[in-house]
Order: sequence, then structure tokens, then C-alpha cells
Amino acid sequence: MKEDKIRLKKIKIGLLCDNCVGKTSICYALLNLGFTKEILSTTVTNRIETEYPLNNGNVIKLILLDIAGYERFRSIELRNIKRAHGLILMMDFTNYRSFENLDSWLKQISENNEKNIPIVLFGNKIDLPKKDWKVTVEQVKEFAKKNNLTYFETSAKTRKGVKEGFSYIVNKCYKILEE
Ligand code: G3D
Ligand code: MG
Repeated sequence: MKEDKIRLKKIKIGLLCDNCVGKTSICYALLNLGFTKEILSTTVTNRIETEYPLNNGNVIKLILLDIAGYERFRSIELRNIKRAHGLILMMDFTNYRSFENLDSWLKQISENNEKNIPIVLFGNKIDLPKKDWKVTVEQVKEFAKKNNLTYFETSAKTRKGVKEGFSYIVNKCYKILEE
């Protein structure tokens, strides 16, 4: 019997944050490629595609779009926000600006998120010692609550929270697509 060629449903997730917060690292963490500085510093990844199993047993093609660059809000980035099924906004506990700038990211998103796609917030680099933190968990939780964002604490280094965070947003996007 000839096997049917299965065409996987695609789910696109955009990652947004200031540079150096960990977008590339968190994508690699998800892909179980490990946390290799050599790879990070030599590879420019704007788009990663991988097969991803959902909670319901279905497999989809997950496309991760690394949206931000040094020049924020270039037209290509705005187009990517419009094309995404879901967004991951990220901040780094050891970088106050990355927290402060979440407001401006949200503003840009709301101006370009016509379909009201789901957004989650990752508080990244929780493996780093607390003495280096510039923001508290309480501050981030309060921000998330105020802006109606589901929040995950993550570390691209230890991979803590990475699976959970991606699973939440991808399964949520799939559910919306199915409705
Ligand atoms: P970006 O893609 O958002 O610009 P990168 O960020 O993924 O390139 O990460 C920027 C720097 O932060 C890298 O360090 C990377 O190793 C580090 N990093 C990212 N996520 C984590 C994390 O969860 N924990 C720790 N400890 N470091 C992290 P370098 O030194 O290569 O610039
Ligand atoms: Mg990067």
C-alpha cells in the first residue's frame, strides 16, 4: 500500500526581545542542541523549523522566527509579527533594560497584532546568581498580570522551563487554529 504523504500543519512562533536576552539560545535549548557558545556566536538564525509533537499526539511543523535585531521594528519584523500564530516576549533578569523595554515591545505588538494572537512572557537566565539580578520575580509577575501574559521562568542554559513554555504557546496556537 502506498503511504499517503502527510502534510504537517505549520505553526509560526515569533520571539521578541532586546538583543542578548537569549532568543537564539532558547531556540537551541528547545531543539536539544545544547548550549554551545561556539554555535551561537557563529550562527545567525532567523528561522528554525522543526517537527514538534503536540499534547494531543499530532505532530506539527514548528517555525521559530527570531524577530528582533539591532534595528528594531524593521518592516520585515513587523511582517513577521503579522504572520505569526503566537509570540514569545522575553526579558533577562540580569538586564534591567530588557525588562523596561517590554512596554515598548508590547506597544509595537498591539499595533501589529490584528488577529489578537496569544503572547507569553519568558523571564530568562534564571540560572544566573541572584546577586546579579536587576529585576525581581515579583516585578515580572506583576508586569505579566497587568498585561494579561502567561509567564514562564526559563534558562536556556539549564533548559529549565523551556519545554513547558514552548508547549504552552504551541498547543494554545494549535487550539486556536482548530477552532
Ligand atoms: P539573542 O539571540 O536574544 O541576542 P543569545 O541572545 O541567545 O545570543 O544570548 C546572548 C548571550 O546570553 C549569550 O552569551 C548566551 O550564551 C547568553 N544566554 C542566553 N540565555 C541564557 C541563559 O538562560 N542563561 C545564561 N547563563 N546565559 C544565557 P555570550 O556570552 O555568548 O554573549
Ligand atoms: Mg540571536
